[in-house]
Amino acid sequence: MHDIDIQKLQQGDRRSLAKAITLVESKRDDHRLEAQQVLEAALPFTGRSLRIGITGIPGVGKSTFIEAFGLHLIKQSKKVAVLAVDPSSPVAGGSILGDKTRMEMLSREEHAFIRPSPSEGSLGGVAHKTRETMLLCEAAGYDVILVETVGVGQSEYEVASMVDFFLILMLPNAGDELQGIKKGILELANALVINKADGESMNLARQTQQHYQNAFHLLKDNSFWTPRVMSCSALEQKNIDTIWEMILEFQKVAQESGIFKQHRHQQNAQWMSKLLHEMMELKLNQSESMRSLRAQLEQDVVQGTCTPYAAAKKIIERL
Ligand SMILES: Nc1nc2c(ncn2[C@@H]2O[C@H](COP(=O)(O)OP(=O)(O)OP(=O)(O)O)[C@@H](O)[C@H]2O)c(=O)[nH]1
Ligand SMILES: [Mg+2]
Repeated sequence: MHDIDIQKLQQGDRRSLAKAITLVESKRDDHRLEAQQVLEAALPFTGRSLRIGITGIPGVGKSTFIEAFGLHLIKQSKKVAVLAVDPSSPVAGGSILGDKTRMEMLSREEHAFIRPSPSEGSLGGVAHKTRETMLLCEAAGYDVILVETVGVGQSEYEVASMVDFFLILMLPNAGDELQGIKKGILELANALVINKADGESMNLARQTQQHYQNAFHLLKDNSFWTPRVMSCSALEQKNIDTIWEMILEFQKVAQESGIFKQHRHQQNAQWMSKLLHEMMELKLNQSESMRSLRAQLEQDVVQGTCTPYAAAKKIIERL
C-alpha cells in the first residue's frame, strides 16, 4: 500500500509528492488503480501553474539554462518543478537528469523540485506519465513546471502537447541551418533562444538570432503570437530575466484572448484519446483469449491471408 496523503501532498510535502509520482509511474496493474484514485483526488487542485516545455539538442545547455531560469523564478517567489522526459534513445544515452550535479544549486533550493524520469526501454515510453507527474506537482503548489526534453525526436511533440509555452534552445551557429532540429519541431516553438551568447560567440549569436528572426517572418503569422527569437547566456545568467518577462507577456496575451484555456481544453481532448488507446491496449493484453486471437490474426496478416482492416475489426468486435 502506498498510503498517499493527498492533504499533505497539497500542502507541498515533498515526500508525499515523490511517493505519488512513483505510484503513477508504476506499471503494476494494482498500482494503476491506486494511481488513478490519487490523480482524481489531486485533480481539483491542478491547473493553476504555468507549464513550460524546453527542448534542444544534447549539449545546447538545457540543464544549465533550467538551473539559471529556475533560480531566477525562485527569486520571484515562485515554486518550480523540473521534470524530464527521457526518450531513452541510444542517442540521448539514458536519463537526462541522471547527471543531477548540473543542477546542483537548484536542487538545493527549498522551492525547487527536480524529478528525472525513469529510463524506459520500450518504444512509445516517451513522456512516460509526465503529464500525470505534472498534475501532481501542480497539486503540490508548484507555480511553474519546466519540462525538459532532448531535441532528437518524437518526445518534443509529446511535450508540446502538454505545455502552455514551448521553448527551443539553439546554439550560436548561423551557418548550420536547423542544427539538427526538425523543421516541424521549429513550428511548435513559441520562442527560440540562442544560448551561449557569451565570450567569443557574441557576434555569432547575434547573426544566428537575425537568421531565425527572418526565418520566422517567412513562417506563419496568423496566430495571436509570433514566435520570439532571443539570445541568452545560461552560464553567465544573462538575459534570463528578459526571457521570463517574454513568457509572462505570452501568458497575458493568451489569457486575455481566451486561447490559453482553449489550448488546454484541446490538450485534454488529445490526452483522453491517448488514454483511450492505452486502456484498449491494456484490455487487449489482459485476457488470454484476446492475446491469442491477436497473435493469430497478426500471423494471418503477415501471411497475407487476412487484411489488416479485417483483423482489426475482428478484435474490436470481440472487445
Ligand atoms: N559558454 C557557455 N557554455 C554553456 C552555456 N550553457 C551551457 N554551457 C555549457 O555547455 C555544456 C552543456 O551544457 P548542459 O546544460 O549540460 O547541456 P544539455 O543541453 O543539458 O545537455 P544534455 O543533457 O546532454 O542534452 C556544459 O559544459 C555547459 O557548461 C552558456 O550559456 N555559455
Ligand atoms: Mg541536460
